[in-house]
Amino acid sequence: MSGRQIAGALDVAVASLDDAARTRYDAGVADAGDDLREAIALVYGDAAAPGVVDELLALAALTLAERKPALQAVDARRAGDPQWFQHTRMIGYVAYADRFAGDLNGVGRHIDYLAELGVSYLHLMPLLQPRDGENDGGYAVADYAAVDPRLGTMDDLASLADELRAKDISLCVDLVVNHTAREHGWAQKAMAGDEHYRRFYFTFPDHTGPAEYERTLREVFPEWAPGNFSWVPTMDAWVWTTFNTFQWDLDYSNPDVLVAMTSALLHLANQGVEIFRLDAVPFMWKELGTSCENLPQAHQLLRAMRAVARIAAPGVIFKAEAIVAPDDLVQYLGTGDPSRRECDIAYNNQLMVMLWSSIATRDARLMATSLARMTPKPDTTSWVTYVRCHDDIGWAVSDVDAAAVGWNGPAHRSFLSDFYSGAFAGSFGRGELFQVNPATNDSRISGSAASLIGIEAALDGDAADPVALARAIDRLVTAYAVAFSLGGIPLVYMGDEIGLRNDRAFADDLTHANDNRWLHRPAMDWVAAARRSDPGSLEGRLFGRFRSLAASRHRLAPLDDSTPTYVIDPEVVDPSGAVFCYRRGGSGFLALCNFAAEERVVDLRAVGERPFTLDEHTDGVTLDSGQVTLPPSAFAWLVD
Ligand code: OTU
Repeated sequence: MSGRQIAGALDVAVASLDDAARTRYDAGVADAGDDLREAIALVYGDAAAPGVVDELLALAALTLAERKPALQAVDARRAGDPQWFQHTRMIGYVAYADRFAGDLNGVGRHIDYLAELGVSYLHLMPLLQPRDGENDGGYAVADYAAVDPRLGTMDDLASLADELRAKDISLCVDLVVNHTAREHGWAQKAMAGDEHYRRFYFTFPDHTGPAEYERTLREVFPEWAPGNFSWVPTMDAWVWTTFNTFQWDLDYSNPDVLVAMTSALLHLANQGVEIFRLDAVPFMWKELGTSCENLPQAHQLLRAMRAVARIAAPGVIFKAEAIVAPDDLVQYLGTGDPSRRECDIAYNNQLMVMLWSSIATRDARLMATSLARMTPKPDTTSWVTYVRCHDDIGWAVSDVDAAAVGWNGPAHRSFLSDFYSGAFAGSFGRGELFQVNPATNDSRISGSAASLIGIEAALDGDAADPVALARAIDRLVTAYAVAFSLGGIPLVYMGDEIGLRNDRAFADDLTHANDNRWLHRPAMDWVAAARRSDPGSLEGRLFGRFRSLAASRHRLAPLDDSTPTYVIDPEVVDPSGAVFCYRRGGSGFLALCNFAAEERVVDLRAVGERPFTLDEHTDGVTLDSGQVTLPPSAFAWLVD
């Protein structure tokens, strides 16, 4: 129901609060009320804004009224330490509940495993009720108020959040804000002719409108879902579907959509979700003649949702999922003005892509150039740093950055696809191409970290090669060493810590047989994981080093993300340009990563004056008379 039909609801909601809740509500409105009003007016105009604001405030009040004491305690703790997510104790782990542990209760039985790894943040992949059959890994939600029954119930989710919190682990879940499944109640009502819900989506009577938009849109899934619109016979209309035809984009120019999605978010916040991964945020606003990505209104919508959460569930933070160009990406972290907040954290896609680029080219120059060129993020926000995730790797290498190191952008991007699909002679990559687009010559890569980085190749049948295996392990640990120290919250993608290889049987499940991203979404191998305490096994070699990275990160104060990162020109570090080097903070921390296939010797006088000592590092690294010797694929953390 639209709020403009339920005038007075705000008064009723506020009147229902007891004194303590009323105090918290008033404090929240004092903190974020203006932010909310300004953002809403920018999207919906001054005339409509007050009604929309009242509806959102009514939701906030009701959420506060129901917020349980344990969550109020989280809110109070976060208020006393608003930069909690920047501390060195933050280490994330990302898993599908079913693939990791069967269901939500199963996850609860593996908290000790997470604690062993030093994890303080658990992202469980989409877990709300999806559509039946094909569901894009849960990114096609049929009901935001229900958990996928195969995983458990909403009560199970709340209990799991309690258990995690008792171990100081924050729960992160996805909120798919850009689209719903075609099977969602809103879409079903729209199809049944309900005008109110038809306005939740973009519909066009013929292809004229879509054709005009298409001129400036890209295609996210060109192989399966060419174009951005789908014909829906029951509605006699084209519907906007950026992703698959069963994922209908929501029309946020209708404020009822914002209210409905915010309500879903607050409900989950009251189950104990502390971090929201907001999916596909760049697409939240459309305008003819634009790319319909990263538009100013998308930012205002996030700002409005964030303001409501600041009032209703102030302990919560937002993570932007925006896999866009670096300059567009940093905008999701807001302006740094504490009274105008947007997302608190965002995926550093550029770092992830550059790690894989540097590994393939054995060269750190492109990585250093593109990371140094990134617009600095606001100090109070953080990147999420990762090596692998559940999606493919798209080669976000700009032509300008490539040219700066003397390379051709398109040629480099296709080299990376060739390298990681194994087509390039001598490559250790064992991935597969994803979404080959003949029109743009673009292609992306699927595959698990262990399979892409050479662990699978080193273990291959007759060719099993212990030296290559050791090198591949070093490469993976070095990549993670960057994620653990460059700045931000490092995420461990489930299975990387024990070197899980591609799941070649993924296509046996017909609901995702055509989607090779399932190559790198294997089930947890608990038999393999049980070998993690055997230092001679692959799992033990990796897990031990992940634990060590985590323990060192926890201990090293300069890795707190309130301190900036400075990337040093690799050619200053070593003439070959193969050593990636960065300092943290006032320079109490220096990292060196050798991407070359040969040893490199770095003279510390070239990179910093301090008397550094060797801290966390790969076996074989030495420091002698100010010179660090790095074996191939080795890293070193130095502190003063
Ligand atoms: C996200 O990714 C999810 O991570 C994917 O798993 C989903 O399929 C998709 O949304 C739809 O829900 O394009 O290639 O800028 O890049 O939202 C992955 C954001 C994607 C998009 C991103 C999307």
